[in-house]
Amino acid sequence: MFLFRRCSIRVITSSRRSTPVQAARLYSAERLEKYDAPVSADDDFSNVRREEFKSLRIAILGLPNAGKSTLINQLIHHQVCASSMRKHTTRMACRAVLHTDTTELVFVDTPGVVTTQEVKRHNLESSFQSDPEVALKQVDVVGVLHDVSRSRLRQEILPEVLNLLKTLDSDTPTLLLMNKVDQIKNKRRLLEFVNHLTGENGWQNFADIFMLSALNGDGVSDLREYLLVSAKPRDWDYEKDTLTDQKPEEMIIRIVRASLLDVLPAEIPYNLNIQMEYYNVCEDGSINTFVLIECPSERLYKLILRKLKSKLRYMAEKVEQTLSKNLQQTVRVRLVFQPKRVT
Ligand SMILES: Nc1nc2c(ncn2[C@@H]2O[C@H](COP(=O)(O)OP(=O)(O)OP(=O)(O)O)[C@@H](O)[C@H]2O)c(=O)[nH]1
Ligand SMILES: [Mg+2]
Repeated sequence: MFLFRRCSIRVITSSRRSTPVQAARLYSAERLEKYDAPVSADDDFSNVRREEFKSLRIAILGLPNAGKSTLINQLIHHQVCASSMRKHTTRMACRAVLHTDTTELVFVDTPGVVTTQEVKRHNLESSFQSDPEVALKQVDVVGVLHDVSRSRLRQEILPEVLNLLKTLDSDTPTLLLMNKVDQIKNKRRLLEFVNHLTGENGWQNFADIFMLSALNGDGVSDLREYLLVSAKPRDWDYEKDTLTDQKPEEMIIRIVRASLLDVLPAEIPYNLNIQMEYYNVCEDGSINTFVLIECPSERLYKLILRKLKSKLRYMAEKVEQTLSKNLQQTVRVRLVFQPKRVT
């Protein structure tokens, strides 16, 4: 059963609920009492497992650059979702997973919600429109991540987002996640934004509201705990300690692309063709890769090398550190730039 409660404005604080760790301990104590009997061949341990395990699937939806991937990374304590300071970093949905002893949270990171005009203007893949739609059908809860730092858009939920929310089953709870609150000096203004976002022209069905800074972590542990406590008794979708459904090669490409978005100006990084040229798992488990970055022209190739000259080593080291932590192995990444081959 869900613990979500219908209300207009409420920020959950952790002190009101027993922590998941406490809940798990209580449960274990009860279970020990119940099962403190000699084990017999008739004991059905699969039922014990089903009773104890809980899970919750959560889609995070929002406009491009709202901080969806950053928030998910904070929630699971790993940088598995590529994020950058530029929009359209996430181009296809992916899952990021957190396990506690008893509970699994599966987050679906989605591409930012875009209009049909934006798809055409930026030549975006069809996944920008299909993946958020599909994600909403696969989850128990939807978090609408709203960027309060964007002065033009912070008071409204765009029709594209509202249309997606209207496709939800009535029993799928939605949460309003107000992100980048660190950018708002006068915190009282947040209440004003909430009134608009949950008013007549907004979405009136939010079950709860959280104030967050995904960047510095404010409010993130409250949200994590809320979701853990809301999990349903159910078997897990993933093996314990799985972090993502992305293949290592995919994750490497996405993280390299995100780091190029951070360092290259204007449209340049969007026009690069990034491919895994070589991927090898060595005997000791460490991973060696060559990532080929094809530049659209000789001129851009030279420009990119000039721009990256002093940053390339630092960038590659950061990429390697993130990947080594995610894959729990030493990862060596060689970035190889070349102009597009003329055929
Ligand atoms: N100041 C501030 N910046 C944030 C916060 N959360 C995320 N950011 C920044 O916002 C930028 C975009 O973050 P992402 O996580 O890539 O955003 P996204 O919604 O996944 O973007 P797309 O995948 O392009 O749709 C990055 O530069 C983040 O560091 C926050 O709470 N405060
Ligand atoms: Mg993203």
